[in-house]
Amino acid sequence: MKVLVLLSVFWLPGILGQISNKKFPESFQFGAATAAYQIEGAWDEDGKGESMWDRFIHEDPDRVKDRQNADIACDSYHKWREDIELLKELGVTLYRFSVSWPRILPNGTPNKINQAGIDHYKTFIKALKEAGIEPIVTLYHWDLPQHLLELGGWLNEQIADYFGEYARIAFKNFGDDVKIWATINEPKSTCLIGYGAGDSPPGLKLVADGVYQCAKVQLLAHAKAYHIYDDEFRAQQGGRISLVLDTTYNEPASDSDADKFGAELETEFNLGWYANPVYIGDWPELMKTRIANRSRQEGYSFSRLPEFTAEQLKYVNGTFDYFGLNMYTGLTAQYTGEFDIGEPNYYLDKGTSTSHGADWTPSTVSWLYSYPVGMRKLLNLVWNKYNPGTIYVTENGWASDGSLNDQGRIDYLQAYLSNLLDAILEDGVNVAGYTTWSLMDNFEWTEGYTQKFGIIHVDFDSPNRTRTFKESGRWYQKVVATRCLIDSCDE
Ligand code: GBH
Repeated sequence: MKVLVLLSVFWLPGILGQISNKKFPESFQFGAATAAYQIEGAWDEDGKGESMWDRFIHEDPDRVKDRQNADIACDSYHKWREDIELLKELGVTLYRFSVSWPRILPNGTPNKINQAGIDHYKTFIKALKEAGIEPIVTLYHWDLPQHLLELGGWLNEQIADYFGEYARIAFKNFGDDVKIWATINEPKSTCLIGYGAGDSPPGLKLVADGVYQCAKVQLLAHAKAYHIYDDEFRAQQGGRISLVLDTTYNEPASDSDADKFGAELETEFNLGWYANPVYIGDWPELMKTRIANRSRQEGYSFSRLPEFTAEQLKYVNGTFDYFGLNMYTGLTAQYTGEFDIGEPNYYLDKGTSTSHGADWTPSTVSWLYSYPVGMRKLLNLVWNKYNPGTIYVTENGWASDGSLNDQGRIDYLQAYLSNLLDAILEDGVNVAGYTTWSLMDNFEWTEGYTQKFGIIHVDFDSPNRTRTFKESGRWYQKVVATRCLIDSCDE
């Protein structure tokens, strides 16, 4: 028995996939990520306006699993000095966080600027820089000002103009210190969950058409901000700007051509949907033809996938200085064959069914399984298909019950980072940095506080919101210091 245990201690890491014994390049930057709504709290303090998430949850607490809300969350609006101390203790040189649009423009409109909000972020960013930490600032991580939702939200193309106004104010006020900007976080999540499933704000179930219009408006908004930066700020401020896209890595369920096609469909309908217009130009061909065909059969004289005008195509194409990639999980994909024509629906347009490998380790959230090699494969796909020049992995992380002893998270991060390193060293993919999700436990949207992604624990029962390093936090601290994923790396 003892022999067996010993054997498995020494052999298991090898069997589970070799962890690289190489060092991360000196130029590679380690960091951590958060988002305003999930950590700040102070939801109506110092002149902040209401966001669509504030309204959605206050209106009906049952929309959140544990009936909690983000009114206080991690209280980072007040405890930001402590957050910076944590980042310093981790030793990271990147911090990805988001600015709350309604905190600086209470209605989302440029006529009324909340100076207290501007001052808050200015002070915070200065303090970060003094600590030697470079900010990656996301302009929009899902907290749309409620007023703009009432104006039509992400279905109204005019919202792109409002986003541009907001972005300009952010560039003007923070751009001397911020050199990496992300316009919009995970447009797909907003469109599919907020406008498709209706589980997050605005709670609409427009799975036939709203999901596609939402994507178009978010891409126009992103492009607007990009061009404003390019035309008015880049020469002087010299930063970089892009958007952040999330996707699974989709593994064909079998070697069959049908399943390979299924995986391709899955990737085009999830990643290509947003990446293609920006990095290549226009929606993916597969989406255009499939949705146009089905629309025609459904009785439409136009496609439910709204076309870009020639001018819009040009406006959106090329609006990137890097690729911001959020990657957590893999999926196995199958082509279902064509669904019968009936109620129009994004999922029927796509024609796939997905699952996960039998041996992939599950987390505590239903959608997240550990599939480390997916990270390497996805980085190669993004690198070869979209030619982004530089990739930042802007989110990646593991859900658990929040205990300090979180070996599962260490295993996950170690294996994913090892595959990321292989992509850099073995495959020549230029990954410049990694911001793990998340710096600390926080408000996990409609999962409330039931799902914990932090490498640092937050005590939500204490008014102090006490922060405590988990074992994964200590492990990450060591990786950052040594640039090595195991006890000692080859020199
Ligand atoms: C990130 O999205 C978010 O950017 C971040 O705010 C969040 O805290 C973090 O994930 C952890 O969840 O429930 O089957 O409809 C990650 C990508 C895309 C994963 C949508 C969950 C919903 C799957 N997310 N997906 S399902």
